[in-house]
Amino acid sequence: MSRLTVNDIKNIGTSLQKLDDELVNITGKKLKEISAFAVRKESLNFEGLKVAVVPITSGLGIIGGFSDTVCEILKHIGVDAFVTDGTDVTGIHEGIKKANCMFFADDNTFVAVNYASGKISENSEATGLGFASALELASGGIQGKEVLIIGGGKVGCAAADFLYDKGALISIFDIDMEKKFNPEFIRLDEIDKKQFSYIIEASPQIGLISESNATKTAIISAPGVPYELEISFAEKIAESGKIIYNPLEIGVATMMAIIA
Ligand code: 2YH
Repeated sequence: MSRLTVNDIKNIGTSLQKLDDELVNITGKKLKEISAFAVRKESLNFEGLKVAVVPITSGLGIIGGFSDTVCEILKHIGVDAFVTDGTDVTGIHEGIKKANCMFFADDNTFVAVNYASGKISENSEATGLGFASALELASGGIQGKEVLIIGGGKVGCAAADFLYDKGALISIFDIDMEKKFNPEFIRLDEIDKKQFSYIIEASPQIGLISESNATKTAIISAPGVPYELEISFAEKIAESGKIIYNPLEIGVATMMAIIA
C-alpha cells in the first residue's frame, strides 16, 4: 500500500457521519457494524479498552494529521482513544502507562496491539478483511458469485481468503506471475477479457481495470490507496453500480475490531 498523504486524510475526521450514511446506503451497515461483521461478531464492545495512538517519526516521518485522524475514527466507533504527547519510544512508554491498547504506523507497517490480551492486528490484512466484508454485505451474500480480485498483495489476499470462505468463486490478477495463490482461485494472466459484477481493487497501480472488466451495475470495493480507479471509469460505475472507497476508515475500524 502506498504512503498516505496529508491530502488523502485531511477531511476524514469531519466526514465520518457522512461515511456512515454512505456505507449504510451501500451495505446496510455503519463502519462499526462492518468491522464487527469482519470479525464475525454480532456487535463490538470496547468497554474497558483505552487506546493510545502514537505518532512515529522514523523513516519518512510524521504525516500531518495521521495520528489525530486515526484517533477520530476510533472515537467515532465508540473507542476511548487519545494521541500521545510524545512520539516513538517516548510515546510508546506514555501509551503503556496510560492505556491498554496502542496504534502506531511507520512507512511499512501499521499495527494495533492490545497488550493486556496480547491480540495484535496489522493494517493491510485488516483492510482486506474490512473491504471484503463490505463487499459481502453489499452483494447480499457472495456465496456462489464470481469475484475479481485485482492485486494479490496482503490486502488482496486477505480479501480473497475471506470471500472464498464465504463461498465466492475467486479470480485473481497480479502483475507478478510468480506469486502463488490458493489453487482453488482462478489465476488470470490478463484482466481485459471478462466482465465481473463484484470486484476488489487492491492494486497500487492506477487504471488496471476499465469498463471492459465491470458490468454496469458492478459493486467495486476499492481499498487501494490512493484511489486507483480512473476517474471517468469510477464516475460511470457510480451512476448505476456501487463503489466502496475510503483511505483509512474501514482499515482502522477493522484493526480495532480484531484486537477488541
Ligand atoms: O501511510 C502509511 C503507510 N501506507 C503504511 C500503511 C501500512 N499498510 N503509514 C503511515 C505513517 C504514519 C507516520 N509515521 C505518522 O504520522 O505517525
